[in-house]
Amino acid sequence: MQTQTVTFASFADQRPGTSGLRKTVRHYQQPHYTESFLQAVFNTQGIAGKTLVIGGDGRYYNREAIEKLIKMAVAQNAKRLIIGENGLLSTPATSHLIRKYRADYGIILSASHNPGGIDGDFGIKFNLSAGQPAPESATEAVYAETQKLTQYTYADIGLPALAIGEYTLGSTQLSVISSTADYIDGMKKLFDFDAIKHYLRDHKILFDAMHAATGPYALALFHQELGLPENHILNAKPLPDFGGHHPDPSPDTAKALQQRMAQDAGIVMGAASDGDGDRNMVCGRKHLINPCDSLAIIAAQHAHIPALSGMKGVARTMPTSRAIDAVAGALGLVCYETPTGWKFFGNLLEDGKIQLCGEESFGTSGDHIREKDGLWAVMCWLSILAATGETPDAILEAHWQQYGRHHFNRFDFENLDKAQAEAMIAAFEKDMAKMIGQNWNGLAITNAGQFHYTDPTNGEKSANQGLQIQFGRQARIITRLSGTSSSGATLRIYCEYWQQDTGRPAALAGTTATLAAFAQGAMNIAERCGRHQPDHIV
Ligand code: VG1
Ligand code: CO
Repeated sequence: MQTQTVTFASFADQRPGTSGLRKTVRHYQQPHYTESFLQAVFNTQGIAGKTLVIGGDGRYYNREAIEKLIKMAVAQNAKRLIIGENGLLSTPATSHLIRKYRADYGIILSASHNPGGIDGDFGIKFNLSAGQPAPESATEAVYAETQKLTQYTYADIGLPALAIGEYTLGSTQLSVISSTADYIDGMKKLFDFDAIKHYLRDHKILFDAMHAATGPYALALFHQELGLPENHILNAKPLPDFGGHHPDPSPDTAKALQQRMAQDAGIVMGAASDGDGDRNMVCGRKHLINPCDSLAIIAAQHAHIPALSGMKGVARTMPTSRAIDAVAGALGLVCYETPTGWKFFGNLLEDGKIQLCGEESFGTSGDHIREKDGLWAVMCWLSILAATGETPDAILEAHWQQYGRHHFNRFDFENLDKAQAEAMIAAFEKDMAKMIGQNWNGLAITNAGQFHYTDPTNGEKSANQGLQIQFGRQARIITRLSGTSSSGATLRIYCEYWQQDTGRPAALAGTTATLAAFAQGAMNIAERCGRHQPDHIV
């Protein structure tokens, strides 16, 4: 086997963000850019003699990147590469396979919910041997490596089409496996398939795969295993540009789902997932189930969900509403608060401290894997519906009655000038201490400042994870810059307002919008960044 060694000038911008290294496709297409990041992962995680799980969400550049990866891993004597058919694996399935096959680590080629196609984004993330997203210590080590890296090696060989089968390349075994089979087997151990199948005989749901990675999984699970008619799975074919749509489930993006639900009164629940299948959106006929409420409801109803039997602890990310805290308090569960991003749940899950966790950005999962899992969340909801015979709307409204309602919205300001946005955050942080004790609309500010996190399992510290203003139990405002945008800066303002008595109108008109207006003023977004309105409200 011929190997080639390539020398290049190191790249200064390969620091992974919230979830991997996300850049535009064209940025990734620069000579040596993809190879540099992969080589840095190999150098820090090891490659000779290692077993890797590899897959991607099927977006544009997925195939080219996988081929580069295989050629490099073969030249550097990887032991075994386990790859999904045609290079396709959802993020939750990758996490599952790493655990199942006891791989050393996994590499996921995905920019998740970011748009795809040649004008869209690409991304690479890597997960460690328990299937968890690489923690900051590992991603920082990769970043440091890219700063000095000037060389990589690849095998100058032809590659087989990525059809299911075993292949030998140099000293590396290439195992191309079904993208879905192992994952579906895993689901069977977590849920009562007979009960759900029975329920789906008389009740129909609709699932929108958004032309992304989840399509084949949804067909295998809901249609083949659980008997949902095939035409109840929309946009099931993965496409490199996601059909020109934004693969980020939200009421704005899942239009096809909403139209079909409006036309067909027999559909009790709609659901959708994102580019790489780790996010989930669930809606009833009347309400979108806010992801924070969805997490709280899954916790409250966990007795109906076999996957969550014996649940002891839960966790949410800091910006996620405290709806789940209320449930945890009532049920005697421990509730942890982590920074944004799934990687912070990994150690809590691994340590057995939590069995359920989630984030406001449509992410929910349990301890079966170490990633969020869109289909798993839908299966939790189906378990609840099958056991109670209720509709999602009725379950949501009853939940609000019992625990009060945590109104929650996220206000995003996109494509800000990065330097201006950073200066604004820094200035706001300085002003914040003065806010404690002040009153605003009759609410006292009880706390204001940076959120720093210490991992309770190993003491690892992560500083500066977002600014928060707390109004006791009543309300919260959180703001931080996104770590997933491929260019410029995205400012997120998260607002939560707790309304204890849902029988009466909320005390503050517009609740979350009022809080957002306050934050906008306090941060001076108009003057500092020239913006008067958020681009998106989720
Ligand atoms: C966003 C979300 C965060 C999520 C991350 C990755 O990060 O806020 O909750 O974990 O995306 O999700 P940020 O830094 O842009 O706020 V996924 O499904 O795109 O991997
Ligand atoms: Co995702």
